Amino acid sequence: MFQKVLVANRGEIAVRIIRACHELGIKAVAIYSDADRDALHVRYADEAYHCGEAPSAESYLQAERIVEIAKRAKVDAIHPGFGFLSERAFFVDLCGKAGITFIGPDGSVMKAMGDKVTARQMMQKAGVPIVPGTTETLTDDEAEVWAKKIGFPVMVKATAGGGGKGMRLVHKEADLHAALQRARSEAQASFGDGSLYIEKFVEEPRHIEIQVMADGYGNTVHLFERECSIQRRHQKVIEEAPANRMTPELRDQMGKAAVAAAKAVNYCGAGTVEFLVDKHNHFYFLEMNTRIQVEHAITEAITGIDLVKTMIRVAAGEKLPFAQEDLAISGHAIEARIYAEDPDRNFAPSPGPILLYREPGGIGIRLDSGVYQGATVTVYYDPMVAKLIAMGRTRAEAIERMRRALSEYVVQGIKTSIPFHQRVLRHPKFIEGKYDTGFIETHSEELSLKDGDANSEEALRVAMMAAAIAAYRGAKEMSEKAHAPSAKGAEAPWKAFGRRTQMRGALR
Ligand code: MV4
Repeated sequence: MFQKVLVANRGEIAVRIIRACHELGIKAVAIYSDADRDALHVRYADEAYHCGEAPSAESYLQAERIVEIAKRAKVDAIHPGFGFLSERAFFVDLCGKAGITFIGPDGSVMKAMGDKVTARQMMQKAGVPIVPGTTETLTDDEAEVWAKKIGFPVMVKATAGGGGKGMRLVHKEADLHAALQRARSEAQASFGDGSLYIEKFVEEPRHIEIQVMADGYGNTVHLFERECSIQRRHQKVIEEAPANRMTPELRDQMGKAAVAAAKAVNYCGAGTVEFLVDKHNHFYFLEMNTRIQVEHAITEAITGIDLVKTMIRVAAGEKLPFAQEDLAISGHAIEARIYAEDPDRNFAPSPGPILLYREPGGIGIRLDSGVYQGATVTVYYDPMVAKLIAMGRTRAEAIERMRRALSEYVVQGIKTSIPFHQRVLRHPKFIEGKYDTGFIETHSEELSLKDGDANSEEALRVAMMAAAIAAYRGAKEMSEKAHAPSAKGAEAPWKAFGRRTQMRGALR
């Protein structure tokens, strides 16, 4: 097993990975930008190194500098988390050249799956159902021929795309030419590659993805599905596992398809195979994500498997500690992504200092957060500050617990998406489990209403806030007595706070 791992990330996922390292007896090394000197992940790490200025391009995306830090810190491996360098093949190669293990798949797999046309070709060959459409990039003329052949409506997509960028829905032939031009220039500007392909438009689709895990000895399993259809502008808001309207047969077929997909590319580590599922429960391969994902915790909740620890283990050369027949679903889990955004001002970013903060807890609740009371949320990085995960024996119980936990969660100083989540969790269509990727847009008016039904939850929130204020005053008083004149402020933040025992004195 590794002795020391560098976590090339920040925020809640960096904390999550550091926790996994500590459980495995691995020393964790953090990196931090100018904006993150006092960030939570720095305090959890055993060592921390400055990696540049606040903008990501000057810090968390500085691949060569990060590898240099890794060499200086004498780590065995780098965990990239998600975002930043996690899906950059050149970074995997850079790690390899430095003799450092990249915790994730080969760069070649990343490259193949990053190119959506190559991915479609490989999946088709592996017998995985893909959305009807082309498996080559197209000129405008070819696109017109194909669009007519496939039949409108069609989706024009960027080969280098993913996540909705450079994508256009085209309803009729007359609109195709303009759509191709706009998609091409958007793709060129975003990815430096204007290549396009075409798919048949799948109506009212649900986004259902399968978690896979593979070792370096040819063992590949799936850990069932997550439903991620509650999205806003291609940003996931709420995820749940297992999926709504799933059947044992469909689960088995999709699981087998995902394992076939992973095997076809010789996958190693944690990965996700994304599918669109139409109203007839037909499923189609969309993309494969070659990283640990934000929503991995709901799979951990229903399977009992620690995905982050497992991916570290297989990267260190261990065999998968479980087989497909050892895995089963138990209960239901829902995740709410807590964003530093104002849902009542069109989800505008809401940076600033967190003045008052108290996390929910209790039975069936997990909170993976990257912030604390007194921390400052900046504009430089992703606005997601925490993930709230509620688990129950049934979906109804998970919903009850999520509502209860949302009402306990106190965040003052910045606006968050908590009130929006409360509205989703009260929406009849959500409660019924009958929704698709159009849910937020379709119900945007109801979801912007601050309805009266919230009263009892509001009362609980006010009570929780009063308790948090009282606790803050008490802790501040105690802390002032305990920490009278101290020289700690002069030390590097990670020296002052790095020892995990000191987290107990977090309220200052
Ligand atoms: C589609 C589609 C319908 N038909 N492709 C959006 C993001 C990117 N990953 C793929 N996306 C879609 N591709 C075909 N052929 C509908 C979407 C889509 C979507 C997919 C998943 C989750 C949310 C979505 C919201 C709007 C559109």
